[in-house]
Amino acid sequence: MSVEPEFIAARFLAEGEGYRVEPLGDGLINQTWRVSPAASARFVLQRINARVFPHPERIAANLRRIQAHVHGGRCDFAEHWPDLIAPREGGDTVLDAEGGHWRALRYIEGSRVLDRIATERQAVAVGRVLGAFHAALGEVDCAELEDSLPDFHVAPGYLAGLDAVRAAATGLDDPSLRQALDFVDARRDFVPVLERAKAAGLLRLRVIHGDPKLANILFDRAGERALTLIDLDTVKPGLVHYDIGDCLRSCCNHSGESPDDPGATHFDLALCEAILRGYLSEAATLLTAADREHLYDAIRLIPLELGIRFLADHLAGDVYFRTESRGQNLQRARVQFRLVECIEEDEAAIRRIVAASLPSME
Ligand code: GN1
Ligand code: MG
Repeated sequence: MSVEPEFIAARFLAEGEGYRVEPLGDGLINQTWRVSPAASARFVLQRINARVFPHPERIAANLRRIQAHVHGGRCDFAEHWPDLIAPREGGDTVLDAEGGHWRALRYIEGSRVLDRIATERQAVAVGRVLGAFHAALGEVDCAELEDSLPDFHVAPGYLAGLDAVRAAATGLDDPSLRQALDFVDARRDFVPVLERAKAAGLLRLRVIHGDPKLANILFDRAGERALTLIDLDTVKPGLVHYDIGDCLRSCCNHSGESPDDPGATHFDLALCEAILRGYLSEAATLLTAADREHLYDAIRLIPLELGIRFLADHLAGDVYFRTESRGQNLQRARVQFRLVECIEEDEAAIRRIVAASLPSME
């Protein structure tokens, strides 16, 4: 990318206003900066990854729709919502000479993200914010939202994608690659579990976040209260199971997605319990009996799905997720698969946690 963020940032500011631009966060898809103007509020500047999101106008339409909902009612998030900021010339995004779309969002002062969850209280806060998000956005009719990323979290689609790149790949006899592929092969029958239940009418679509990993949860400065979820590109109709599974695979894995020692990857049951407790304190009434019966499967499936996505991207030559070195996506896949193993080993305990936090299941 040769377009400079400094050059684009000016388009969101009054003519002649001074400002500073610095990189922000470590998302794997879009590129993100924080802009600090001399005389106005700081904002987040993002270049949308066009390979992943070919329809930025759909994202903007969804952001506007949910922003109106959040500000229109009694929504806890309103105060900390990352509102879309229009460029000086109007519209939603600035188009650069290379066809890239850039947008600005309100920067939430006094907030931070956590590298890892350190206390039970933080875990409960994470669950609560996700539950409150589902409860609040559940009031929006799915039909009013665009599909900003078709087939996102449709696990059988990712498996088919892996099979396609695998058929064309060379070097498949590398032992760690072989092991990762075998890991997936042993779980093929499980991959469609949520999509089958959806097709059978057991699980229904609701407005979801799509990417509620720990890095997308804003806390207050003290790291005690979760203020809101950010990174709203994938807010669209989906299963709440995708979000619950994604949140738990991220938050219950202390060593993160790229640890120095993948062998140390572990699924923290106490955090899982606290997050689900927080979630249900806000969203219990949303969940049907069928929703509840599929929670363990969701917790197992989403890290498996992410591992499949990382593995397919490794075989495709690292075209989707940002990497720092060749082999990183394979490593990331192995970490997710280790997490799946931990979840499988703890199946009985996880099912007990789910049942205990949902007494009506017993
Ligand atoms: C991507 O952009 P970012 O880093 O928030 C990905 C998620 C993955 C996540 C893993 C649109 O999210 O699905 O869970 O990486 N987002 C998209 O870190 O594919
Ligand atoms: Mg994201």
